[in-house]
Amino acid sequence: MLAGGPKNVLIVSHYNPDGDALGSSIAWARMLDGLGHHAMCVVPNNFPHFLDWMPDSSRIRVYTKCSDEVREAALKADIICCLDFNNPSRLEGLTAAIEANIHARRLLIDHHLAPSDKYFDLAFSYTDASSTSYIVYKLISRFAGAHTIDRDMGTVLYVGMMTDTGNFSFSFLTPDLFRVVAALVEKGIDIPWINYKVYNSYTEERVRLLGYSLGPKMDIFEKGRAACISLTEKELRRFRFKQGDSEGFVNYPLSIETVEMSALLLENHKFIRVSLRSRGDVDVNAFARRYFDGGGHRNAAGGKSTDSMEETVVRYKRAVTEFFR
Ligand SMILES: [Mn+2]
Repeated sequence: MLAGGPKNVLIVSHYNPDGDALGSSIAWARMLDGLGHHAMCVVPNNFPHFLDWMPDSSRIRVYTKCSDEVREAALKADIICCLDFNNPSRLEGLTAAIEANIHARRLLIDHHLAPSDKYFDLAFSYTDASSTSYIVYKLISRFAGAHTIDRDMGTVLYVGMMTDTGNFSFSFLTPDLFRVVAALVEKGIDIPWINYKVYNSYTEERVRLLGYSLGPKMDIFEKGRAACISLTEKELRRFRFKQGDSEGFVNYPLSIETVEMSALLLENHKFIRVSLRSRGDVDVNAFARRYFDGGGHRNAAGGKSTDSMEETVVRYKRAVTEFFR
């Protein structure tokens, strides 16, 4: 795919880009630069400010801010790399720009369940990988050599691995993942500093919003087994909500011993974003697919609802009761 001279490569990642989306995209682009190709990274909408500091984050184009430039680049692309998602619907407004180019080869690098196979010419889809950044590390090592990974690439890849595993505490923590982390430490990445930038650089409003979410807004039901936090746009405005501020909120209820499934319902313009987390065998990927037109991983998934907040909360609770039966 990359043979025969320099290629124009467009790297795209999912709506509401997270640490893994940015980390894998930036590192993959740097590898392509190093091989003499021309790479552009695009995401559908803004990324949270606690990822602004990432090396090379300024090379990420946000589609909503420069749609003409991106549409033009998408048409010129020889190859379109889709990182950290596997369903074109996750690109939201960017989908049409990609699909306007019917000649480009499409490459998938991802770790989510159930890829839309027909959409891609070549797929590196490893659903038991803890992050796309981990897969990208392995691919760069194979194609360009691990020696081509410098400190900045190591830093962005580490951000992806760290954020997608909840700071190395969720599943898929393989011995090889830690070997890769060891290799990144040898590149000179500064883990305490990365931790500080990602987890301890919040605004006061964000921390107060967390308090509000876990105080008055956290609902525990189904004999303590399930939790729900709902936040309307009005409430978010009160805390000067900025995108990314609610990142991680959905995990907190799972720190209660009895809670097996947790949901965050976030009002967002025309619909409600449903984020789901679970522990053990509770399969929120199946739950999201069945009830909220979404999907993801077994213990972390998402979906959406076009009903009102009250209706969505009722529907979620009813679905949980049915699902747990
Ligand atoms: Mn990921």
